[in-house]
Amino acid sequence: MSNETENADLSRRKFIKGAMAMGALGSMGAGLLSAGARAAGVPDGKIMTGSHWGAFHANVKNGRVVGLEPWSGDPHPSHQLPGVMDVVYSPTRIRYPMVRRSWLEHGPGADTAGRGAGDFVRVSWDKALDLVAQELKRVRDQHGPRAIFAGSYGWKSPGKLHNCQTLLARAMMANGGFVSRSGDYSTGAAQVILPYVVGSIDVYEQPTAWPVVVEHTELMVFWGADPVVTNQIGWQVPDHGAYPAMESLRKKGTKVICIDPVRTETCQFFGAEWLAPRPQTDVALMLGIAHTLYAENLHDKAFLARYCTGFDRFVPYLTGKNDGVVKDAQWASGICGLPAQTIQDLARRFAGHRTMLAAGWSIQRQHHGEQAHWMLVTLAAMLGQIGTPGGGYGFTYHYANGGSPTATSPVLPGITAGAKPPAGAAWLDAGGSESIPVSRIVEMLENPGGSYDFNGKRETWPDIKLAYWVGGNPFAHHQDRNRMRKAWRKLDTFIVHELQWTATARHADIILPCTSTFERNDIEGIGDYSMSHILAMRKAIDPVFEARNDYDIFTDICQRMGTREAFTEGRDEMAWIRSFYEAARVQARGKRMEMPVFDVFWNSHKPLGFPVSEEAKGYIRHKAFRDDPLLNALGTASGRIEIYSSTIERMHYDDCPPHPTWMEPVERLGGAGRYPLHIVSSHPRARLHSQLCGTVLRKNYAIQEREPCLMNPQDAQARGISNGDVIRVFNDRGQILVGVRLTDDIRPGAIRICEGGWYDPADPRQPGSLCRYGDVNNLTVGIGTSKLAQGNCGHTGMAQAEKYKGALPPLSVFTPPQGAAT
Ligand SMILES: Nc1nc2c(c(=O)[nH]1)N[C@H]1C(S)=C(S)[C@@H](COP(=O)(O)OP(=O)(O)OC[C@H]3O[C@@H](n4cnc5c(=O)[nH]c(N)nc54)[C@H](O)[C@@H]3O)O[C@H]1N2
Ligand SMILES: Nc1nc2c(c(=O)[nH]1)N[C@H]1C(S)=C(S)[C@@H](COP(=O)(O)OP(=O)(O)OC[C@H]3O[C@@H](n4cnc5c(=O)[nH]c(N)nc54)[C@H](O)[C@@H]3O)O[C@H]1N2
Ligand SMILES: [Mo]
Repeated sequence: MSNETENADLSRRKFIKGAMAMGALGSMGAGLLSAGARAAGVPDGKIMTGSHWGAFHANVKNGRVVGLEPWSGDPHPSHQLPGVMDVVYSPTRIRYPMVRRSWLEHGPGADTAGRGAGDFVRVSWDKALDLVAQELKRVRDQHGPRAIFAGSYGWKSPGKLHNCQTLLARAMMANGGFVSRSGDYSTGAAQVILPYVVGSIDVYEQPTAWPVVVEHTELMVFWGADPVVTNQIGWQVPDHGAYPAMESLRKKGTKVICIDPVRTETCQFFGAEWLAPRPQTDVALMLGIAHTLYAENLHDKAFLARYCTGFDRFVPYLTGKNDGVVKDAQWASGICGLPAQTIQDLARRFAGHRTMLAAGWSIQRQHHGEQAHWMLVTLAAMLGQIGTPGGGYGFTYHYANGGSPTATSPVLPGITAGAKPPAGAAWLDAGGSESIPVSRIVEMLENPGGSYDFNGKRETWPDIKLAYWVGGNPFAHHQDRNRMRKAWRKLDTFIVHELQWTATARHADIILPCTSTFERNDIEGIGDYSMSHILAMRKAIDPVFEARNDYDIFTDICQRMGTREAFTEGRDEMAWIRSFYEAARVQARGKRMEMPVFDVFWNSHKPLGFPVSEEAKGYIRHKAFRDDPLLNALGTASGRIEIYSSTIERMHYDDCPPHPTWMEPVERLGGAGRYPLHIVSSHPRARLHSQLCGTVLRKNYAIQEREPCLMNPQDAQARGISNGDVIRVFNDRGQILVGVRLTDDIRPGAIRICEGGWYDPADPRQPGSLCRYGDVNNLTVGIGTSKLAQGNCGHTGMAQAEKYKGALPPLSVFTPPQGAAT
């Protein structure tokens, strides 16, 4: 039985499958570490570790980290490293276990409208752990494991042991089970529909390797993707291999087009052609291009016949034969706002060149987001370049350095959610841990016992009494904040482990302070896609204040519940790390590579490198399928690319028809909705979501201490707004303050406020209260993408903006709640 938390990790790793299979089993070359000699256990000095931002040495003096030095093998260290260090000591660091006063005095369910008001009482660790264990037992005994939601989602920290979400799942499994979640916020729509279209989730898989793109691609199209910004980070420790590759592409002078409401950093880096359609209209634009290809006979009929099914059933929709609407360039122009001529030209240019459609994920993080990736694959299929060197599509050129050639290396295992729960939990035995689509948590809280559709099934919402969150910030990442806060009141108890006083921590009933990466030992791979090294993440400093490792916290909770042995299997931190390394070593031997013994590796203060074969550098996505579509059939029902899906047809969803379709989103620029400005909520350049918002980095981008908002001068002029003003952005769902930066780098009608700004309500008890810092998810739409995927719609939302004329309210989210710092 598997657990969703692991699945999420696994799915992020799945892409390596193809690349692993093709790896030549050569002997270990010069890439293998020559075990350098550094004395172990030196308290001060340079300690090697790493994070979502890369591998680095922590410079430690008198037991404090005083600087970070990027690993010499990092070709493009992240500019965010000063913030990564500041997380350890910032005023927003959580120091002690705390309990919300009403909860402590009156028990579970007391004054749940007071969550977030900051009235905490400091307690001892013993007391806090007793309370957690007692409450878990109470809920489990009174309501069953189906009343515990521990599908805690979020970007935690890397490390194969201190993987707090899997540790949470492991602790919950040891104690009878829990409700988990499936999918993620990143690709919620695409990862559910693509298996019907191309037979795998595809969206996390290795695309055609960068060296092939640099050599063969003639036209690179970044479609809703900003790789220069988003490749800074990785799910594991990033190798940053996309940066030298992008530099080569630029040097070569390859033509680049960016289709984006914002003239992104990527667009500027390449000096690319910028096309700025109305947000959320990409499917219409793609249809307009597809129609031009069809009308001008530019589509690849041989490819469609040999490798695809259902094109014949899509054509009547494209031509309007079945609904009277011709989806030609003129029609698309009316929706997306680009001139029809430009759309027709795109079709001709795509068909006339070796074209790579490199799509980001914003275009599917929207209402009806499933259609975007389906239509993009359809467009690529019509162009007939899938499986050719440098042509086709790629869904990860912007993410974790996808396209960095995959090394021949072992897969490093990590902590798991453990064995099956004890007998008696029949609902769990039936099909594994129950899960909900990750971003439907508010519906779940609002409708206990109600039913919902998801991916062909009809399911029932559980009745949750207790939620447990580690390594995520739902009060940043989830949409429609005020609706969410209301739904949260249903919970008797909300338990959180955090290292930062995020809004989520502030909304907890019990908050337990955990360590940062610097305060513990771990092991991790470098390069989600390149798998180039194994990194010893060595403890640099002792835990700050009373912080403890998530692992130790759960061990002590399990101890209190009588399940310590099931949780630890008798291993401590180093025993686990050693066991993961040894398992990788056995695998490596199977590939005729010799890895050094653990102690040599651990004491080397250098990542252990693996060789990259020529074959890996020449990897072409879907080449095997193109070479032999029978032998290498896709995992779809037909074994081919499905432009029409009979499986989806049988689901009879009104919001996900059986072929890619333009459907109006609930609100959009130029479409439905009564507010005039579309909110683009991109991923931030100087944060990882909400991580590092509490650090020194904020000074570099905040405007009058608020989250920045990009606005076109035309929109500002119409509202009497000047550069640097604080404005109130609002709609029926909420209102936030942000600081304005006027620029022509965003199209009129759209404003950009990045996700992850810390939520800071002026009056936490008041629904709809003004967020003083600028959490964009006060304004976004909280519905699912469709019945098929039930993904989040973070990029859907319209608002109005006005100059804020009142006295600027002081912020409180960057100082700890009262009593938390003493
Ligand atoms: N409007 C809008 N909303 C969005 C998006 C969007 O594009 N637009 N994007 C969505 C996407 S793709 C994502 S992935 C989500 C991201 O949402 P999250 O992943 O929830 O965001 P993070 O800020 O990374 O939160 C991780 C938290 O884990 C904590 N943490 C780190 N290490 C540890 C640890 O070892 N132990 C514990 N206990 N805690 C730890 C950090 O301090 C931080 O608060 O946001 C989604 N929300
Ligand atoms: N620095 C940094 N890097 C990150 C992250 C981070 O928080 N910070 N988060 C990581 C994670 S978890 C994820 S999931 C990925 C996210 O990767 P993506 O989902 O690709 O990132 P977004 O920033 O949501 O959107 C990318 C681009 O799409 C544009 N865009 C928005 N709406 C539309 C639209 O309707 N049409 C078109 N054509 N373009 C649109 C935005 O302006 C932006 O430039 O990034 C990862 N990398
Ligand atoms: Mo994400």
